[in-house]
Amino acid sequence: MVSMNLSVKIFLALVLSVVVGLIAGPDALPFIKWWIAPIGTMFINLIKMMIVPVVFTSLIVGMTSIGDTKKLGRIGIKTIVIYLCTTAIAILIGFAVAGLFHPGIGMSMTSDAAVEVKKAPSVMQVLVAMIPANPIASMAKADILPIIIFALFVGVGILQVGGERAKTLISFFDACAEVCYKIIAMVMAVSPIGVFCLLLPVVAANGPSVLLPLLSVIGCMAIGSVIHAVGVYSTLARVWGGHTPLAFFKGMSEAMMIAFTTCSSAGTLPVNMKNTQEKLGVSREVTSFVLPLGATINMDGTAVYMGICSLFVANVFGVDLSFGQMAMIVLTGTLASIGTAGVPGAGLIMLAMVLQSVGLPLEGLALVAGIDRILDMFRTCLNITGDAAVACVINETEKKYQHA
Ligand code: DAS
Repeated sequence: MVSMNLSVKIFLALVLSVVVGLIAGPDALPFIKWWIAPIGTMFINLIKMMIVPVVFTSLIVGMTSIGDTKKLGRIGIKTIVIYLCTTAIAILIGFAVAGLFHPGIGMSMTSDAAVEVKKAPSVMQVLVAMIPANPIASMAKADILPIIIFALFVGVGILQVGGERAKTLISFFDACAEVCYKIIAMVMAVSPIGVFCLLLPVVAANGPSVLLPLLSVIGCMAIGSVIHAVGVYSTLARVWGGHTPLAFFKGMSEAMMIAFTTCSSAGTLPVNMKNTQEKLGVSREVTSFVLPLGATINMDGTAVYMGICSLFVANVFGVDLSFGQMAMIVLTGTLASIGTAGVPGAGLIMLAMVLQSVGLPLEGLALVAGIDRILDMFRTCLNITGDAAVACVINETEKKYQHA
């Protein structure tokens, strides 16, 4: 969704907002808040406008991409369980790294919308609230978790209907998801203006102190990615995947570079399939199921990013996330990663959705949007590496199963 030159424009908008904000200073705040800040609010509303439709449609597409309920059998369930576990671990690693380095502490950003810090619901309340009594009401309230659950049920239901009618529905939701991505591309096209108008008030109010937190977010993303890759994927490769970590990462190096530069899991898929088959010895049958599924529903890098950035936004707005809210972020982030598209910039939309699920102000997105392309390089690289690590595990366990 975010082409390279657009990313340059967004980054330039970030730089311009810093320069103009530092020159204008606090004296210009009344003018900025009256004429500039509302444009930023409109940009945030454009992003909010797309959260519900993109989550609902892309989740259904993600679920139905599994193919049919039969295929959901031994390989499908195993693959999805491992994918969701590594994604949840990734969010926790993101929280841990951000908890260690506290990005955003010391910054003070105010939000027009009162920061409705939702009181921590009990686990049972969360489980009950997950099932929507009225899905349309949940959509109207942008209540993300029930929307995710409803979309998962719709996806499974379509698979159970099967046949031509299911194909019609899948192509309908696929087309709807495509429309959403086109609208998001339009929204992203004006993001340099949006980022400028959102950041200018922040820089004018905070001065130079706004820069350090942005660099710390990039640092946290890099550290979190390395920890997850070395910790989780080395273990998967060595213990269950039949490869030493060195052999695994060496075999993956080409695909990792393509992912890092293109920021697109979908675009990297052909290279990833070639790498895992030719350099890691994974069978064609496993790669042709596990990798396309992973490029659609497995986004560990995006999950690390959600953990780091949600804590960053909470720090910037001076919100102490409760345990319940962090658990909610892990839950919505893990489930929502199923709906993150394997295209550049998709994670930013998902971050908006996760922030919304715990009542954190979306104005914090502006700070992240300015450096999102850099963060996307790390998260996409991690996303596709996780897909390949799980493909190695499935391949080895299938070998053992067939020889048992
Ligand atoms: N760029 C996305 C991908 O291709 C990930 C993201 O935006 O979070 O995986």
